Amino acid sequence: MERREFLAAATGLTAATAGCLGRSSGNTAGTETTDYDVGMSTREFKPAEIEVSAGSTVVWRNTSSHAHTVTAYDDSLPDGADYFASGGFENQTAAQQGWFDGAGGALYSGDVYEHTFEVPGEYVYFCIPHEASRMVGTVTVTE
Ligand SMILES: [Cu+2]
Repeated sequence: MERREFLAAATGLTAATAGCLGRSSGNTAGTETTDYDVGMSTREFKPAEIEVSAGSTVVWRNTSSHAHTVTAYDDSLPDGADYFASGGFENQTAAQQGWFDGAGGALYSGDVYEHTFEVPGEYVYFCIPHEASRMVGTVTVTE
């Protein structure tokens, strides 16, 4: 699990590890610049699976020293759901092209990406440079 590594990366952010899973959206006012729901290690999203209620905003933070992306799989999206990817790309093909053209959508150490999930269902996403290492995550959005 590399739990120790994660805890080391989260030093000073213990409130985030304990308190943010499953939190409802709308509580990002002001003081939570170090808060996040999903961190990243060298080759993993941490946690790789997260469950939130519809309307929630999920915050990813690159808690590693490696560049990563958060890139949804087109064919994983529930009907009617908005595509999401760091860099703001409109679909998976554009996101992958953007990455190969010049690291478009890259989240560097400490960078944050967030997306609000309105449509219930299961969303699968990946990191473009580490897809071969199975750096994949799932967001399950409940009613
Ligand atoms: Cu990665």
